[in-house]
Amino acid sequence: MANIHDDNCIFCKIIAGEIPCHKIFEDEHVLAFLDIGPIAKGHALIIPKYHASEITELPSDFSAACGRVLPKISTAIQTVTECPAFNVLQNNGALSGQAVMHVHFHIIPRYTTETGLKYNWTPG
Ligand code: D5M
Repeated sequence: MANIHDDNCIFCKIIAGEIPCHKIFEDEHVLAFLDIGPIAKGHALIIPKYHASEITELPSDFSAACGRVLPKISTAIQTVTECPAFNVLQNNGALSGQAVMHVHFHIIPRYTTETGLKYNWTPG
């Protein structure tokens, strides 16, 4: 089983308070904060407070906790940004585009206007 904390992981350092973040939600199992390189206004990340590289390695209580807070945090982001739509994106493995090897869920607001994505990614 993976370690709950990895000293070399940037997201573990954020959880530990060693690196600052713009926090938007925290509970016992989960932390959410704004992405440092947003591809749209309000782009946020939800991470488990458990170091696992990929979702397949995440204990069920932490994956359940991520799922439990996803609707609540997405709703809050929609309320604040007034985005009409959003993507939830979760990369696993370098080939998928994963750069930070600690499980995270992107919440990416989508807009129809000039505030829209510069990067025209669409799922599927
Ligand atoms: O996405 C990893 C994401 O993590 C990427 O959108 C940037 C973000 N990131 C990296 N470092 C930080 C810090 N320090 N604060 C906030 N956000 C950060 P991936 O799915 O792995 O490609």
